[in-house]
Amino acid sequence: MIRDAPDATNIAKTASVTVNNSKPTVTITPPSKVYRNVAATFALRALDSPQDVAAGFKYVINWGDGTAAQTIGAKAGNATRNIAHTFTATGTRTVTVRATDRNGAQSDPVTTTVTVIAAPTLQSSSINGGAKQRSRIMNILFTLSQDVGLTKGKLKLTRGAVNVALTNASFTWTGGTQTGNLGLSSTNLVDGNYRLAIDTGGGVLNIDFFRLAGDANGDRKVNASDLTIVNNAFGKSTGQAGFNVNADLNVDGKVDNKDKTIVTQNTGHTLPA
Ligand SMILES: [Ca+2]
Ligand SMILES: [Ca+2]
Ligand SMILES: [Ca+2]
Repeated sequence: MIRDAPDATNIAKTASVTVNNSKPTVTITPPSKVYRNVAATFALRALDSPQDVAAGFKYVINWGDGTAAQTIGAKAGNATRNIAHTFTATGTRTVTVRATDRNGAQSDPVTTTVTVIAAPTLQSSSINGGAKQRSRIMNILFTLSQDVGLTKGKLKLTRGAVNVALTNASFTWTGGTQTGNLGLSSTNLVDGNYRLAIDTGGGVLNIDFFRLAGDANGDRKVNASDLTIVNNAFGKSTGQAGFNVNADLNVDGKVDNKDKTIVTQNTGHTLPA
């Protein structure tokens, strides 16, 4: 009897197949400026296989400020997450992040260093160059504690709940002196209490003011005192002795019957704060 040698194909064989799950790589992008006590938004992003990206990643962030590590759960379809954190002290902080894919593979840690600075503050503001009259509002000048590259789009003017469009207003920001100048000469402001809200990117700063036609001394009442101010400067123009900016209620450079009429037509009006 002849026996064939065992056929190689009849020998049981095992083969191990390794599924390579690559670990994600993570990036963290801080905002351009990080202010103390103002929420700062960091962009987290991880790269991995398309399936893992589609499933989203768990992110663990150590903010470097002594607070507990923060875990952001995976969210399908949202591999990129914008996460806000508020630092409560100034100084340099090293933020560390790791991403974990759906199969548990963890990225290497990635760090970014941020410098937390004090939020901008309002140093000073003036209406109409410091004049007292509130009959016509020409401009608002203000100085902040730092150059925040302000644009008109960051300003919002309201009268109570009413939004006042700044379409016809001019605005210049001077970075060197951190000074903003809002020109309102072409903006019709009715009598009322106003708030200019300045979004500095590091919090909102408010300047409150009011407009009251005929109020030459800015005491929220139109009465004989205002008429006296106009009468005392009557007939005078800018630059002349006796001219008074507070008597020039329509700000046309001269004190005349037009200003007097503004007082007489509004006498008795008051504006509660
Ligand atoms: Ca993976
Ligand atoms: Ca008055
Ligand atoms: Ca006038």
